[in-house]
Amino acid sequence: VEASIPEPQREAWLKHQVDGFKDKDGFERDVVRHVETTLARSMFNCDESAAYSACSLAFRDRLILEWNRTQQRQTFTDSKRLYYLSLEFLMGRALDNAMLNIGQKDLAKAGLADLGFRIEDIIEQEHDAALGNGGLGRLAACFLDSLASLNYPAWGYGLRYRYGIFKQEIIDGYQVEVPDYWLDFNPWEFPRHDVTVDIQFYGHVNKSTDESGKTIAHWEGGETVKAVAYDVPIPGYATPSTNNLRLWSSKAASGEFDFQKFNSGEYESSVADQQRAETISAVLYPNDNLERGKELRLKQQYFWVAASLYDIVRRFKKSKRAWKEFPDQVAIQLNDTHPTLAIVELQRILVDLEGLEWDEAWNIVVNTFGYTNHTVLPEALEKWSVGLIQHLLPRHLQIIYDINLFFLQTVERAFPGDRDLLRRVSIIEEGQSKMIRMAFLAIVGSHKVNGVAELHSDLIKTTIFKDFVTVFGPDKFTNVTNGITPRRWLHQANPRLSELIASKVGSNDFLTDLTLLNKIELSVNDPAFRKEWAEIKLANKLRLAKHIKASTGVTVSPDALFDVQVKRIHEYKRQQLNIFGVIHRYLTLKALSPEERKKALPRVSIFGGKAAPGYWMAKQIIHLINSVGNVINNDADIGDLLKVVFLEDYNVSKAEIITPASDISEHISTAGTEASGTSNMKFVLNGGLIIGTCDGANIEITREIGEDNIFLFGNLAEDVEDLRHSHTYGSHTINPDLAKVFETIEKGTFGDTQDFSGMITAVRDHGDFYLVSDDFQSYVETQGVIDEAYRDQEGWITKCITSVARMGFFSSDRCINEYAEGIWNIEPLAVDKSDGVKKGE
Ligand code: NBY
Repeated sequence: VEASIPEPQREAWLKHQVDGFKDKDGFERDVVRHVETTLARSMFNCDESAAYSACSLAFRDRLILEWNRTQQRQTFTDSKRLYYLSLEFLMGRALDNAMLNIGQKDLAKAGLADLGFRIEDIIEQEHDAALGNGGLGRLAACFLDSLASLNYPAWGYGLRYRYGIFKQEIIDGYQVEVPDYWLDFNPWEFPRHDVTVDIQFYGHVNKSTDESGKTIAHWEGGETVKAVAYDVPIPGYATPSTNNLRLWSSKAASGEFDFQKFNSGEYESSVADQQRAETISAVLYPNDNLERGKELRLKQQYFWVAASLYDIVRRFKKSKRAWKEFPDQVAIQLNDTHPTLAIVELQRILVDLEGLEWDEAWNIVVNTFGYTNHTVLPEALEKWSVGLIQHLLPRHLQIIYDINLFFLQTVERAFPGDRDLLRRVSIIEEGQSKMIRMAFLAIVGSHKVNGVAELHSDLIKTTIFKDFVTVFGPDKFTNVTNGITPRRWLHQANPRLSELIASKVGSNDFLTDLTLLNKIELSVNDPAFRKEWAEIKLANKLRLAKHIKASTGVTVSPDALFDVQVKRIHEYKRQQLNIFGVIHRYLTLKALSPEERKKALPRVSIFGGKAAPGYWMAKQIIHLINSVGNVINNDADIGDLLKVVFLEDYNVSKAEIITPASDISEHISTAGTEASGTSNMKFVLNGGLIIGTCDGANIEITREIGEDNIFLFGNLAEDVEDLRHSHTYGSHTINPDLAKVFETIEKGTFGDTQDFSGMITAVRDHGDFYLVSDDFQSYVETQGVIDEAYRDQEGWITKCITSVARMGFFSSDRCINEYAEGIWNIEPLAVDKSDGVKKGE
């Protein structure tokens, strides 16, 4: 307010109001200006990288103007906002997305051509923003796209890691991790050096009493680290709405202390303090679905949560409303339990700093938060040791104990005398060392808890959170099936298919209402449509074949069936089942006579994905895939009938090439382990079919597209427990075909037998927890069914078109609307079209 320009001078401001480029000429002028001034270069030394920078800056200028208008509109209307707290935002590249969402890609293409560049080469210059591990981080990115596109007032809050997920190199068949230093030049962020928050760690708690006799807690001492905001504009598609993603970066708090040290000659130790502070936001933890309880990780969580809440509360206080209105103005969604401390921090702010009574504060807290669960795997459920929290956040520990006490008292009142129930639902797990169960804290501190696919949402209610259904009743738990943004995953990744669909739908409206895809089903028998459909798939496969050649040296035929499994490497996702199946196929081919062999259907098995650096078994799986590829790809008997490739460094921009090129993709987790999966949706939306287990969103995909259009196999979730029990306590026999596969590996056919023995013993001797052997036969048979289905090319194309037509449900727009209505209670903000000039392409 203090910085606002006085009335008399505002005329000058209005007279000089800036605007982004309006046409091709204006775009070119902006690019040249940025090359010459911002980058201090000229036409005599403008390479593709400089052209990328300048082009991005020209688009950024436009985004930030829209961003300003959007924020002003939101402030002016004083509408309720959603804050999406996620430790991961797997954004990928921004330029192509910005051009398409603003609706100026054609203009940029022509402008860049005038200036001597091909737009494809310029887009390729961009480094992925890889601030995430896998599905959870990418979901957050899709949600931001939908929130902006649907005009919801919403902000994302995350951490600005200096190093995103590591870059994967494959050396001699092994994964090697290389740091991903991505911030060298990032035109998409705006440092807000004026938006900072001091974050406190360690110290102790003192109590005092005020005049009325009320006890007040004071958290004192310890050390302080500064959080600096970096804003990333998030453009909506075909709307001027541009939301904000605010990422926090850590810096040493500039205090007298540093200066003292500096002046007294302790220069090195003052630099060391600086570096220690910067460590907090230095690196993304590379584990997916595994939690390791590291102190630095907890510091990251609190640092990010405290900075975000300070910001949210500061914004609310400007409105001068009463505290009880907080939940009418603010909804906060917790992406998994990683931000659960936000619940405790808000309670601390309200009680310790704002002087509210405990109950009044707690009401506000619970009505503000929603919690999304993404896993039932026990090793992924976050727990922090009481000792660690006591040390790092002493006041928060007291608040957690009080939250637990009051919660257990209500349980005791409702279920008197049930000591075991109290023990089971307690936020504090008793034992050798006491642990805080973050999921339980998140449930108690939220008004809604949701799973991410129907099966998953049922499972959390009947297994890990069963007792909480008893305590709170079933209505606190709900399902919101995941979705994906059709802008990136269809329009951007597969422009030709998007255009073909638009020609049948009659417009691009399916990009904002994906259910309109159903119109293409009317054309399923139109020969011209089918022909073009097939041509597009072939072109996408050719593009991937080129990429495979360039990155692995392996030549693959685009006429072969492309079979893809790309996702994080994890035993529960069962890449080992896939590669064992590949070996079985190889053995079968080898056993055929040359005559018979000629009749086999050629296949390319394509793998990709990162293993967490400390996950030994996952790394062995990568090694086996590469070793098998090495043998099969060089076997003259086999030729084009079977190729096996592992694509290095799978990430969002690689996914944009791989997804449109698949015929079959694999989503084969042990039933009941994959919460949802989202790549399954991407593949089907791009005209690929899937082989999958009855798990996660596969089940709802089947419901939508029809059983005839998906290849399901394997045991059901309800049978898993009994099977596991029988492995351990009954006689455990291995499927004979799988036993032959093991023999082949153990003979040394693929080299180094010792390296692969862990994968074999896990199945044969250690109880086969993931049911690889139980599902093997069904898997292999289903792959045979796929071969036969693919031979019938006409039937195959019919399945593909029908499936795409029925995928409307899986848009993240549908998903966000469900959250908005059922959990956040927010509404889209009417946009004055004259506010901006955006129009989607
Ligand atoms: O979230 C994934 C689920 O596995 C997938 O089924 C689902 O579709 C997707 C979106 O809902 N979970 C996931 O990606 N999880 C992580 O990446 C992750 C990362 C870190 C930690 C735990 C999980 N951690 O505890 O540090």
